Amino acid sequence: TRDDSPSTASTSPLTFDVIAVDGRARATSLKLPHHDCLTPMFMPVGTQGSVKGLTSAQLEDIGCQVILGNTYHLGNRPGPEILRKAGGLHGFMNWRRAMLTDSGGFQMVSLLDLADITEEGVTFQSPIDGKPMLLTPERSIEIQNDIGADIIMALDDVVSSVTADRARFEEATHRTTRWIDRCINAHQRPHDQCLFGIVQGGLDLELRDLSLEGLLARGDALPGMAVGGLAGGESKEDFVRVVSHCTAKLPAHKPRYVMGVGYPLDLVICTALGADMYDCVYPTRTARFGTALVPEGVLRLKNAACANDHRPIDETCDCLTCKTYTRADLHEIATREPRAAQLLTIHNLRYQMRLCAAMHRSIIEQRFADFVRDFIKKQFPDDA
Ligand code: PRF
Ligand code: ZN
Repeated sequence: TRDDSPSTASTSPLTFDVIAVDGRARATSLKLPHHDCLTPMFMPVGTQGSVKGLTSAQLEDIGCQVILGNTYHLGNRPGPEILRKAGGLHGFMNWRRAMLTDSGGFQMVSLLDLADITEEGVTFQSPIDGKPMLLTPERSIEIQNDIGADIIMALDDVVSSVTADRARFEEATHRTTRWIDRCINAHQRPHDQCLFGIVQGGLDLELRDLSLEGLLARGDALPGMAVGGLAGGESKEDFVRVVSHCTAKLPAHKPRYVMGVGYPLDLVICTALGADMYDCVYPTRTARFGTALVPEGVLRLKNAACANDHRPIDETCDCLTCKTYTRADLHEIATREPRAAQLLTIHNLRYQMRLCAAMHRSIIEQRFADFVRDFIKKQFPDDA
């Protein structure tokens, strides 16, 4: 197949090198137009054109390499014309490092139950004026070309793995494959934006294989690959089975992105299965509810136990929040002020960055299995 040929570095906007492999886990270098990244890598979500409550300088200090923008939101507000004038989303957000935009269909389907999917595209009611709008593969790519992110995603037909039936999954799988060619043909900036394909197929491995074959056949038109349709309430067993199946068949010389994954344990599991990139609102959303990520699991700062606890959230953490505030301070702030959300967001994102950096190091040093064992032991101390 075409996809085994060496990547054409001269025409591709990304350079991808696998630095080390330990078991199936990979430590890689992913050079994008706006940033040289190391993986495993967690990418925070900034739906409204910023990561809630944080400045771009703070995100850089935390070590964020890529942030997610969103086509569905950005297509409306600030809108493609303003974005174009500002020099794309990079200019609008004053963010110098790499960015990734999702194609928009998944957000519409998950946010608006009114979305209706046909062969032409996804029809939904505009959240601004209620008028019906049609997001086609061509329109999604056009908006993403205007936004100008380093990585753009194909428009996929996403169905809930919990509610849909086999026939609907089959339709969605084939439609996603048909749409990929419309995305490839619409893409106007293949020299400086990487289009990633998305494997769909629900929890059915035969459908996943059909989807995989369709994407592999598109060769260098897709410099990266994502696994979609997961992290939507399926069992852990199904999640692992599908991720494992897909990563085993995805080309070794392209980055692998599991969409919507953000629990620290899932980052470790997916990395063990050979995935490289992740995104999720979880660490930032849970921060706004007063919850901090710690090696033992989570720490709820609103709990009374924190009121007289004069340790930092995490003694091993080097973030601004842990260097400045005690759990008691944060308990006090968390019950009254939005400032707590910002402080916990900083900590939680720094936690994810340190987790990914620690995995990267352990893979290079060929001790990833020990890393996983220690990680699990801290999270589940009772399970021996
Ligand atoms: N497709 C797209 N974006 C996504 C997903 C998907 O399947 C997921 C996983 N459910 C998160 N974000 N386009
Ligand atoms: Zn911290």
